[in-house]
Amino acid sequence: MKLYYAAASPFVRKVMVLLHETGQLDSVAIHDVATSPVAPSADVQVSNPLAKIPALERNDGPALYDSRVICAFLDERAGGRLYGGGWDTKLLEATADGIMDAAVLMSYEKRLRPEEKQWDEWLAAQQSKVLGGCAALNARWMSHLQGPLDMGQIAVACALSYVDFRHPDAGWRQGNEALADWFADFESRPSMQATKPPAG
Ligand code: GSF
Repeated sequence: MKLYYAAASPFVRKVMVLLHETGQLDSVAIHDVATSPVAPSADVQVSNPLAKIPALERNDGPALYDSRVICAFLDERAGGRLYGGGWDTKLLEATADGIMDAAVLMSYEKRLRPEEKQWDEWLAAQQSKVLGGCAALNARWMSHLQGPLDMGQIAVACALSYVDFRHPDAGWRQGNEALADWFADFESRPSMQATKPPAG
């Protein structure tokens, strides 16, 4: 199988952490690509008409996207442990993915859009989705986060790490001390250490 990949992508990182945790790294060839809303990768577009990563080419079926579909597929292949929590796990993953979506849109606004066209109110609105998501995690999800490893936890850790990476001043730890403590601990897992986004 072939994974369309970029080291800075939090959605790709979900897949990479899963591959580490389930011992499937050797089953997937990594194909490093650059893709963005204004410069879509033609290679990626062949596998994913939306030209987004991650996308996973398989030997015996159509390519898979998006990250949730890929993670569910790879987890099933490994025995289905990481979605054992059912709807709670899926809802937690969706919450984390929503934080990532807002944080990635903020990055595009800051890094891709010409400075004179940037819209502060829109940036602030995305940041309030990030902070609202973090507050909900801290208020409602701590006992699930502290339970057996699942895909919801992996997605939350990838989302929080991406916010630190691209938006270090977002201030998500303020008022969310339980979540911050959980993240500090989860970040030390070998799978997280091996998949850190690049500096810069
Ligand atoms: C989101 C993937 C995504 O936005 C998923 O896989 O779960 N719902 C999808 N990927 C970004 C790269 S990133 O993680 O920063 C991407 O491919 N953007 C290109 C674009 O055209 O938006």
